[in-house]
Amino acid sequence: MLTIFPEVVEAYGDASIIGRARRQDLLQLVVHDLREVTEDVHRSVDDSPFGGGAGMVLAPGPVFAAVEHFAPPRPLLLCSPGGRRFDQAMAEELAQAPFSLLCGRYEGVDQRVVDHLVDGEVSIGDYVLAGGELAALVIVEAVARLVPGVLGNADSALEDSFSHGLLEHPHYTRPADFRGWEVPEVLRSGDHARIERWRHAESLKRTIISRPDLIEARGGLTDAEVQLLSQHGYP
Ligand code: JCQ
Repeated sequence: MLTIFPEVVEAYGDASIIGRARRQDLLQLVVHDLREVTEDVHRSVDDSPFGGGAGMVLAPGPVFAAVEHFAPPRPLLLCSPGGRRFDQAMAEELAQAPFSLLCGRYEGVDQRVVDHLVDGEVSIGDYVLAGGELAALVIVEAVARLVPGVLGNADSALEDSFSHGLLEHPHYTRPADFRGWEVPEVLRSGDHARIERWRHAESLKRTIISRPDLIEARGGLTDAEVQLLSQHGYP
């Protein structure tokens, strides 16, 4: 990762699942400071935009120098709101091989970096951040938890909501009665087939209500799912 805030990225990258995975050598996250390659006394990486306008632009010199000096693994992806939308499918693609992230910043990055240096642009969503660091960390964390061995439970990633295109079923832990709100009886029944059917029905209900676009994307409901829903009081 290339950033002007390496200490911010390292602080998060040392904690939680990313930190544990790095210490176990399951994950390699290398953070480079763009300012390390600057030659001027102010170690500047930005400049005012040609043509005028507000704010500053990340200059090409430091970015090209950093890539030539550190030779980060390709593909090199610029984190920017104009990039390809990051999703779970892209996380799975990125988990297959090394890649690098360049954290954009200011009002933008000099277009020659986009045209002649990076291999693509990636966005985590339709909003503008002050810098690409949080976007890059979102991508690193989503990819890291797909790397075999990174999650404690071997099949946790397989049970993720997006691995089957539905939202997660509700989860409960002790106590069975919390302030009068009881855990559904089926989850305490010990009947695993019945529990799986109930969970699948609950996933379907939640997805239909909150994310009908996900139901559409998987080609609607199967006849078996329509039947399962009606057996669980839906609609
Ligand atoms: C990433 N969604 C939002 C801000 C310009 C051209 O590079 C720029 C990068 C940023 C920081 O990234 C984001 C972002 N995904 O704001 C402006």
